[in-house]
Amino acid sequence: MAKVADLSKDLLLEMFQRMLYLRRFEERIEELHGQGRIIGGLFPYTGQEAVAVGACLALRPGDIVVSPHRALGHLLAHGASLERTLAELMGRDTGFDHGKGGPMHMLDPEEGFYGITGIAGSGVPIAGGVGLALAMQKSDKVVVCFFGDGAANTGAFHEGINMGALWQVPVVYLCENNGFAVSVTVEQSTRARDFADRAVGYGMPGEVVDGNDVMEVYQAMVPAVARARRGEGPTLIEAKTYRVKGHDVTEGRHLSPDRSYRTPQEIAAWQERCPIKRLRSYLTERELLTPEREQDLEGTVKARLEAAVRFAMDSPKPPKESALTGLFYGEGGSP
Ligand SMILES: Cc1ncc(C[n+]2csc(CCOP(=O)(O)OP(=O)(O)O)c2C)c(N)n1
Repeated sequence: MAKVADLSKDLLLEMFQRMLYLRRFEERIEELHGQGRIIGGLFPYTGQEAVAVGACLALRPGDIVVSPHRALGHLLAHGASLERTLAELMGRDTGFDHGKGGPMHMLDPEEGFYGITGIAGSGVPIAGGVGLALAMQKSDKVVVCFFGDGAANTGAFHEGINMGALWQVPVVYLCENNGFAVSVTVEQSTRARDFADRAVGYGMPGEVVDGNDVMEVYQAMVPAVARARRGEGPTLIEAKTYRVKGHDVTEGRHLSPDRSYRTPQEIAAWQERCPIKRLRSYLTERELLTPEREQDLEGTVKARLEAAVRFAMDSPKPPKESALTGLFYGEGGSP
């Protein structure tokens, strides 16, 4: 495995900027959701940015990502168009799915994003199918399949990962263990300590990483991606992280403190382990990041975001006549 010292300054700054970009994006879309400009569920990713960024930086353009509902971070970390993402969120014709998919059904196959699925665990067999197709086409592309700890307890996960191992598909299964499935804690849903241990049962390597350390995620992903690319089969990586915000953006509005499934102290302790904060300290200590440089990065991110928000807001809604077209991939007028 590569050592931290092997990571170049440019790569480290890229990691920092991408995490900042995801964080500011999320803050902005929450605002837009509050203004009624985004309709549908939004599942916060704050605190988990190191997983998407560390994983996607280990990929090449053309590699494929399959995601569950908490997916916008994966989409953007993999380089999807910010304009088309925001347009889709706002139901505009310029979105990936002409505004008909919304936050829960985004798809951008040209950019290697094979969609968000709302059914927990269902991405695991989908990723296996995509991997199998790639192997049959003798492509050297790989798939990263993101899913949560809750999804890792579904039948679809066990069936899908078993077939993936059997067929040696070029997939990295990345379990984003953020501690909860809605309000059910990991301890309430499984006796297993590490989901990565399940890899043994399927005959593939498994590894636990600190999901709040972008460098560690990246360093685990690089060999797993290389292995998949060489046709040596899948790997299961478990990134331990924490969902700092609610299950969805409306949670805070309807969940009274006495019904909460966690304490403010627990949340505060994880906020201290914020992946952006941690990388900032690491870079600052090594004089790789100054407050001025960070301000520049913030400025660039903000300008990009605001231009994309304007693009989305100025985009037309899909015409009424198109209401029944483009609902299935490959069908006339589809994304
Ligand atoms: C098969 C299935 N069961 C239940 C649900 C309802 N549901 C939506 S999100 C969610 C939690 C999923 O938890 P996890 O996989 O850990 O992902 P996280 O939300 O923590 O990112 C559940 C149970 C669903 N979407 N699909």
